[in-house]
Amino acid sequence: MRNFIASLLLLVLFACQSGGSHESHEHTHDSAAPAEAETTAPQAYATRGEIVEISKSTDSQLIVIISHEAIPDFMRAMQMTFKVEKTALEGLDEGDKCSFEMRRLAAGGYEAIKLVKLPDSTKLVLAE
Ligand SMILES: [Cu+2]
Repeated sequence: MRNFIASLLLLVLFACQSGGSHESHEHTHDSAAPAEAETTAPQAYATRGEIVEISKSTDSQLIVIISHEAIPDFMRAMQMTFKVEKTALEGLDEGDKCSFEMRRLAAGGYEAIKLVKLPDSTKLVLAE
């Protein structure tokens, strides 16, 4: 029963969101700034993981492989490649554990943001 109510709630929420974004689009179509940027702002997902490998991409950006924990209803535990701003990775190295948020990039792939180092003793549930 609780599950049924939860599904109903989700359906209602989904219906409201689609309706809402459509309306805001209608109302802002003549403004200079594109409305899409705001209504489709990428959602960030919080998780924890272990940094497997860091490699340089550009002077300001790094490519980082992180083995991350499962994110309920979104992603199983896995190893994954992220773009990371160099400044966001300060104080972190390969083998370190961290909490972070991932968000999908419009250009494809994912970015890891808000990386915070966790104690080495932190127990993570990672993919084998
Ligand atoms: Cu993943």
